[in-house]
Amino acid sequence: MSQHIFFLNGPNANLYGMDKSGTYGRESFATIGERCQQRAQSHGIGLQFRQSNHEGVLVDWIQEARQQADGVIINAAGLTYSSVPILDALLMFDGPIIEVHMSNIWQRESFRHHSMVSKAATGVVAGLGVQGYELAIDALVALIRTDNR
Ligand code: DHK
Repeated sequence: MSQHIFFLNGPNANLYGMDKSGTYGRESFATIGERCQQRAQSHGIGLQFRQSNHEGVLVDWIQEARQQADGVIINAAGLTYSSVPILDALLMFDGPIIEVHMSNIWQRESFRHHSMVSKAATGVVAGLGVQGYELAIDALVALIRTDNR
């Protein structure tokens, strides 16, 4: 069976590249998705790159990943700091999980310093922008292929 990754993005990620501050880089969400597709392709692994503004949809996708994905990358965005349902869904996923953030969340407001998601994450990549997304794909593929969680 071929291998697949789910890369799930939370609220407002669809607006990356459009905010005046440049906190989330200058590339559009579509371009970021294309870069991630190319990176996954270079590893010969399938990628579902998805975004939702809705917590329940993200939970449904994490549950879907139980059957459809070998690993999950998640940027839960603003839900990172509050979502017990997302944490619980991730804890029920058996494969490796990487939490990513475009920005360095520990350099920002204190309410961004505690992630609910990290408890379920194998590792965390933050502050490296879209390059961090590509590195997260590299790392997740390595974890999947060495059977590590
Ligand atoms: C994205 C968001 O939308 C924020 O709510 C998080 C995260 C940080 C990021 O850096 O990718 O606080």
